[in-house]
Amino acid sequence: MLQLAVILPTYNESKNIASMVERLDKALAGIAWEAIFVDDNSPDGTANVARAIGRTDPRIRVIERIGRRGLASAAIEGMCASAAPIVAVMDSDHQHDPALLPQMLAAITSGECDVAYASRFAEGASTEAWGRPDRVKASGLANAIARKVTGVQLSDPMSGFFMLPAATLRADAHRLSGVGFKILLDILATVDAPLRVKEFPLNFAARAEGESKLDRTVVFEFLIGLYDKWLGRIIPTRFALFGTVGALGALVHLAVLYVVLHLFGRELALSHYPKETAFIVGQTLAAITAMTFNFVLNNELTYADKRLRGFFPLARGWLKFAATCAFGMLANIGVSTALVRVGFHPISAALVGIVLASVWNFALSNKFVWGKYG
Ligand SMILES: Nc1nc2c(ncn2[C@@H]2O[C@H](COP(=O)(O)OP(=O)(O)OP(=O)(O)O)[C@@H](O)[C@H]2O)c(=O)[nH]1
Ligand SMILES: [Mg+2]
Repeated sequence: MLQLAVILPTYNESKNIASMVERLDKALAGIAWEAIFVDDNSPDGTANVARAIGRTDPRIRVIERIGRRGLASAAIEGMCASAAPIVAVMDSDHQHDPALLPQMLAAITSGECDVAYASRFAEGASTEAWGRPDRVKASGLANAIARKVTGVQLSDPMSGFFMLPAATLRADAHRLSGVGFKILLDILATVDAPLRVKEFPLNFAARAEGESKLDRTVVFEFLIGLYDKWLGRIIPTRFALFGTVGALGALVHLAVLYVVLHLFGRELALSHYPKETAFIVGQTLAAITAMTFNFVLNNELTYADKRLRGFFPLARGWLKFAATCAFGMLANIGVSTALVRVGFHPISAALVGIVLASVWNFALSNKFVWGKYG
């Protein structure tokens, strides 16, 4: 009877799959297990590599997600896809040692603990082989913040290597945020009943093959995850994100408008141009600047492998973005100019225009980076 499912989220890990299956096979001798690779349609063909193994070894399964990204949601979907009573999550780049799995399984099945996890910072653990003292430091800091915000007192709440009964996960799966939060921490901070957690010291290794997916967006994702756990139920994360970015964009917009009105307002008013000319010019420049600001922000916060780089890709992306925003921008400029004509103050007219454009952009925002956060 199936005892354990090991969930391995993958993105461009084709060279690590076969060796990982071999290590699992060795480590889990005598245990009825299956492994589920949850792959986000990796361009390097990871899913096909895993499927090829699965053809002769039915313990190896694949979930391939199209048009989706995210480690946390991949782990949740993998855990929910198995019939095994106990599920584990680990990285597929060999940084996590599968030799710990039998001990973790024994601790759970014997009732010693509800959740077993491998800690990089427990006594007896080591991070030397990782060879990244900078990342050790960063993880330490993130752990300290996470402990403060969530109240979860573990030596390594950010660990990505853990095991628990599938039923425990399923009971609360609908309440997990699934955004870039470390999934173990998400689970521990979400469940109502306190879970007994056992730590297993881990000798954290260096990545075997392939490239790290960790980049600066991870810091951003970490903050979003903390927000989601902390205030997300009161003000939904997606809304807060959109609001924050929108408010920044509005500030940029108003600043540009103000400068244009200030610099050219009087001259234009004295010229033979219609008196709204300065406002229209200001609004147009402000809208284009705010849109560009939003475009840059969007681009910086997408996954590294999707980020546009170089003049031509950026220019093409900007044009596409502008075309999508064009309707909102025209509505913004048209309506606010009409308001100025009937006597509204330019700044309040601009604010009405910004709100109009925001409604349009909110409807479209799914297409862009915020789609990642639900
Ligand atoms: N399905 C899926 N898996 C992912 C995604 N991002 C990362 N992974 C996998 O999650 C695991 C951890 O990602 P890594 O890039 O190794 O992150 P890390 O271990 O924090 O960073 P390194 O120390 O640099 O390796 C690996 O098995 C990745 O292939 C994703 O967007 N989707
Ligand atoms: Mg890794």
